[in-house]
Amino acid sequence: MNQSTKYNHTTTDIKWQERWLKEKTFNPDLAQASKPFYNLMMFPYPSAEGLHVGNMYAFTGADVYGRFNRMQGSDVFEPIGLDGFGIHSENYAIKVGRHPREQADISQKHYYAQLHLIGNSFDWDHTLETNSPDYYKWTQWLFIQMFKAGLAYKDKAVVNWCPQDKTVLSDEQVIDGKCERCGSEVSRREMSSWFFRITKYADKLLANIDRIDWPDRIKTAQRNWIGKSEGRTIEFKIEGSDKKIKVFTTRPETLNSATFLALASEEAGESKEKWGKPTGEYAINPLNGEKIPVWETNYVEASYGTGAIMGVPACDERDKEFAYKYHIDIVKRSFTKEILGEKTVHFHLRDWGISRQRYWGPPIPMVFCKDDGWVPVPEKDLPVLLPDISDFKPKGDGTSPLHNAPESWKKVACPKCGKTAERELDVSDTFLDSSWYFLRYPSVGSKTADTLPFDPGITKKWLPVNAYIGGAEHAVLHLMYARFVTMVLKDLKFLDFEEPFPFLYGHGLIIKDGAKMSKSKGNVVNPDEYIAKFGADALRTYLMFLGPFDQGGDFRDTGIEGMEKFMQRLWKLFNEDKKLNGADKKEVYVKLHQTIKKVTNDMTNFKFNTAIASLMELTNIISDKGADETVLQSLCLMLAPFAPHIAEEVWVNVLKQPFSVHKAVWPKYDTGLIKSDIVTLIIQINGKVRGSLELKPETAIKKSEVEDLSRKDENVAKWLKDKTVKKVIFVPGTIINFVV
Ligand code: ANZ
Repeated sequence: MNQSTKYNHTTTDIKWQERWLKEKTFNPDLAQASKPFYNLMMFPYPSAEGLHVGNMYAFTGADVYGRFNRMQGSDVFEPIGLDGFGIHSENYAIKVGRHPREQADISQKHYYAQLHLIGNSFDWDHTLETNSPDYYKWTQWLFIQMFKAGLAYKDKAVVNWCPQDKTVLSDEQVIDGKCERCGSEVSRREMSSWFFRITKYADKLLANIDRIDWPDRIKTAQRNWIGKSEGRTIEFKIEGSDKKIKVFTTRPETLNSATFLALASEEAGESKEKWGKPTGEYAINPLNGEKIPVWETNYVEASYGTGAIMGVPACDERDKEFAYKYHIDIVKRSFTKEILGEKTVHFHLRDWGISRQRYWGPPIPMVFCKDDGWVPVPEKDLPVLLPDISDFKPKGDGTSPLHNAPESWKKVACPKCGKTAERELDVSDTFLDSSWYFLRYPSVGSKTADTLPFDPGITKKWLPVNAYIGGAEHAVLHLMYARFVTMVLKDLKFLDFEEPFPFLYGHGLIIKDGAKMSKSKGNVVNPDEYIAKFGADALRTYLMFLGPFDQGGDFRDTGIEGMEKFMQRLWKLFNEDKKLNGADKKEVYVKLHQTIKKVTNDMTNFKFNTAIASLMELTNIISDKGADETVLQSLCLMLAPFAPHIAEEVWVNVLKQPFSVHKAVWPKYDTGLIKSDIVTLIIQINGKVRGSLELKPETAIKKSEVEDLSRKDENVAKWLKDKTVKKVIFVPGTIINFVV
């Protein structure tokens, strides 16, 4: 056991990473696994600048959880890949002046190299990249299934337009009026776009939220986004004609105070200020017969409810503002009890706009024929390869860069009639790429990988995902789309479950210099330097020790230095092999079993920071009292999920156990041992509690020893000073009471 005294993380990290890779330590046999556990972290989309410590934080926590479950006997599958398509990667390519395809290879290499360095237990035989034709072939297949099911349609509609990224965005990608990605102010444009009918699933998307185990804040965000609204549809007759206008209201009891009707207007759509003009018509209030003017306005949304409202300025702020501006009556009458109109439910959720007027995505696999309309590309002809064009930059005019593709690509025979037809030139939204990737991972490299998007047998065994771990910022984007796509695939009989992620854990964020660590804030820390300097284990354990995993924490250099010292201390402790003498054995074992209980419980609940704190306490006792093989092995096992490299080195080369610690069995605790542990004995003076003693049970029953120890207690000594003890009442193992 004569290892060098100082631990060399550089050689150890690389040595074990190579061995794990070579021996496929973390590649479960997907066909044979008896206890499948699909441990998944949210799909990353890094650019060539690569991973920062904030990204690594998420990956490490997910990996710690996966490793713990593996040691608990599960066949853990922890895949990794790259969401390589999309505006994010494309913009980076434009910024550095490279073609996106060329940049994609560079980004991928750098990114995978970084991921190897952090020592996660990834299955490197099941990687996938969304920009690879053998993946996006199936993204296009998915589009076609949507189309065939009547869930994809092309429509002229007012859509969100990002002037910076020069493309249409979905509603989910507009946050407070700004582009989710680049933060530019989004405007509205009328354009022809492809949509997915996610609204058809609004009810199910909402109802199922009650039965998935997700953080409340994410569930609430989804409920609000779906926005179920229950109200009434009330019909107004138009004076002097047969015309009727229906309005949707959630406050039918205010009908008596309505002073105008307002219809959605196409004009002045982009203006933020309320604007309107009278149509010249008058409507009759069905409750009181009053004649009220009809207006057109920009604050009524055409695509919500009936596209018309009754204006009740006395009760509604928006209506009041409008009424002030245009001098419309404001009348407050009592609420009515006799409620008119038909009960109606509306959802705020809109159909998912998935056309992008950009280059770096899967071409939408549709062909327009003058005779047959929109026809899907035959599935045998997939993928529709993204043509290599040099002028790939987004144009500002709403047309797609694929207009620059050669005519031979743009023109194609109609799959129905054979006449010359035209390909769709938009590509699909990146969120479509990531809406189904979790279905593909287990099937990567399977026998059916070329013929099916996901293998039915493998899918049955591995899905839905057991643990999905990621950031809350995807609450209504990725998480809603993935749920929708899964529901559709279930209805189309490709899957037998409708919720992809029955359990979701939302991790916190890493803060640096007072702000969330992100490229845009300019406060990113590159993990590579820290790994080179302190080792992957010190960085991993430090990140997990920062704070509760669902709350994140503040990244500081001094903290990681401290953790590196802890690693050195552990190394010394495992190597010096200080013998545990008989008298201390009980105490050390009680502590060990308490620690096993605490750490097991903490790991189950993602409380990694407190698990590490317990391991530190155990380390202190061992340094002091010594340890035997059992104690050292248990400590090494519990350390393994956090510090996988040092744990493997100790397990194999110091404790001489068979490779690999990561496949060894997680230690169990002895309940009896924890119970018989230590007794708390109360010290009273004249019946008042003045102190307590932590004693071994055998000591707590000996009156003279307890009395001696009590008198030595500082506080008790103070109370007994200058007093005469008349009597000592002793209840063995419970109380000692001094009567003075
Ligand atoms: C009269 C009224 C009185 C209303 C009152 C509210 C308060 P949610 O909960 O979002 O469904 N509304 C209906 N359709 C609209 C549209 N297309 N564009 C803009 N506003 C619309 O809100 C429904 C309420 O928003 C409806 O109830 C209607 O105004 C308005 F004291 O009717 B209410």
